[in-house]
Amino acid sequence: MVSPVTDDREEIALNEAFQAKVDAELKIEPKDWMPEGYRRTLIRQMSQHAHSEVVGMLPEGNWLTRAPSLKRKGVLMAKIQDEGGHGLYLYSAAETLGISRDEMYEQLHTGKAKYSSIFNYPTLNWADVGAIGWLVDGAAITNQIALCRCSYGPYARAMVKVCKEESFHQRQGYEIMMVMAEGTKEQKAMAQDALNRWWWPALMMFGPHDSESTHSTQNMKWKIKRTSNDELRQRFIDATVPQAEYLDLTIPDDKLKWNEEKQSYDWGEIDWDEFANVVAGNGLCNRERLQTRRDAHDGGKWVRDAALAYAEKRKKRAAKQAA
Ligand code: BYC
Repeated sequence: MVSPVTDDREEIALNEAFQAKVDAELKIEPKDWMPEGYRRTLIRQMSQHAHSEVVGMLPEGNWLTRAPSLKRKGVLMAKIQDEGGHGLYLYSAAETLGISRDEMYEQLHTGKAKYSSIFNYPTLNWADVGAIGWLVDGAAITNQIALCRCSYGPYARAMVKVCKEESFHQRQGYEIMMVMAEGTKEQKAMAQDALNRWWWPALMMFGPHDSESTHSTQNMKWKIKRTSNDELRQRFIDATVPQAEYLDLTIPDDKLKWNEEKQSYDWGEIDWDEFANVVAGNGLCNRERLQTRRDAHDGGKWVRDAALAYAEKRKKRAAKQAA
């Protein structure tokens, strides 16, 4: 039997070899040894990310039947389907870490798993579809470009394709905003109203301030995260303010001001009580979103049952033929 001392030494050596591999920018693959904490935090983040994609289909889905033209409807449908696809890649990538899809769904449907706070806000008018593409997908790309270099191979590779699609999503949203901002007085007012409601929730997508972030320090060391929550948020603000200026829309932050010395914007403060409240399940749409997901899962049970019954039938037939 191996003595506990040897066990400890082995564990230390494995951890050192793992960190050396991460430091050398080599990818960690599913069958490689990894610290249990690395596996757990990746399952947490990747499943939350997958849930965000799937729940994120719902606010925009509300507008599919009310899109203003056939072209807009087709584009929106393609975008929402992309998001379903992103959820599926991410669930598959998370499965490589030893959790099943059923377990992940269970965590979502029972409210145990988190998903991005942003999807608990309502979409009140068509300009919200534009604001989601522009701001929500814009914030998502800012974060996900960094994730393309994540140390875990399957997550990093999934992010490359996801980012390409998010880039199309951001463009389609900005284009909707452009058309509305250049439209009638009422359309411009709708665009401004959507910006007013989505700006602060979009900034919350990057998570708590670095000083409050539970996972950042360790996850930066493991190169899961490459850039901190606050740095990414600042990057997003600096890129987005000129886009709002081009639209002749006003960012709803009276503290927003260019800082020549920093070469970036100073800005106000997020309402962290609102953030905590939404993450705790008490946002405007949390209950409705979860109920819709549960209903969709229950409604699809007959499809899963039929697929399993068919697979079982094929297995039996193959066994009979082989005998
Ligand atoms: N909402 O230690 P921290 C999309 C939680 S969808 C809710 O900084 P971490 C799209 C955090 O989970 C793309 N919870 O955490 C789809 C942690 O709680 P736990 C969504 C949040 O993980 C459809 C705690 O706060 N993108 O693009 O180092 C239509 C402490 O935080 C939030 C992703 O999922 C939040 N906003 O950093 C349109 C990106 N923020 O788990 C578009 C992948 C923080 O300890 N995820 N929390 O209970 C990440 O990059 C990171 O998980 C985060 C947070 C930057 C979000």
